[in-house]
Amino acid sequence: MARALSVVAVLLAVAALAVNFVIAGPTGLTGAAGTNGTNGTNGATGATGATGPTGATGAVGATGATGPAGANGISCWDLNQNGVGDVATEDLNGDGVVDVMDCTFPAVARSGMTMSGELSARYVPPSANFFFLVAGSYPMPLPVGTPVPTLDYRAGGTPDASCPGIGTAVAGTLCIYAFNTNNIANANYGGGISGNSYLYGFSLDVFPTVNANPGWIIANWAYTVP
Ligand SMILES: [Ca+2]
Ligand SMILES: [Ca+2]
Repeated sequence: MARALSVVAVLLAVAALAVNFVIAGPTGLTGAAGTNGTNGTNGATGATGATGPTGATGAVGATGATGPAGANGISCWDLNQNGVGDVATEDLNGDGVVDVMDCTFPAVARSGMTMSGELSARYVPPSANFFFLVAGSYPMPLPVGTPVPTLDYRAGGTPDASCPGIGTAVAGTLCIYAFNTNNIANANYGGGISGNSYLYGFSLDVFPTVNANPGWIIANWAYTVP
């Protein structure tokens, strides 16, 4: 009997121990805070942000330094533009010196030179013909071989691309700025050119609008040597 009780006691002890392992005890007190962990590695770079607005205009900069002096111009007597007075060819008045007294019209017009003048005439009916003539002369002849100038009659003196205004002309065009007319329809070369006569000037046939009525033309002509 005692032995049996002893076994029972042992079994109870074992059971109590097992129960002690299975049933959790009450929660213990919070432990002390642990030490800080080590820093993690940096994250990846983020995407580029949107472009910001344009900034205000900056202040005006300082004035730059003065540029170098320009080259000397060409003297009016320096026909070959070499900067030297060449007595043999540029002493036009033969006084042994090349100076402004030798600055005169050339014997023949030069390329790029613009010449201009005035012309006027009246038409008085009754007339045997239905046109009248006006003429102009160049201050110096055109170079031989110059093409016959292209005539551009500008009614009312109105400019165009070839004739930009009184006293001017695009190279090769003879502009007739008819700025004051009465009963005038048009003007053209007609029979006013013979041989090289066009190198010295021009003659125009001027046509009235109404043959039976009087009229007049007052005009500026201009021509630039091509
Ligand atoms: Ca010279
Ligand atoms: Ca001279």
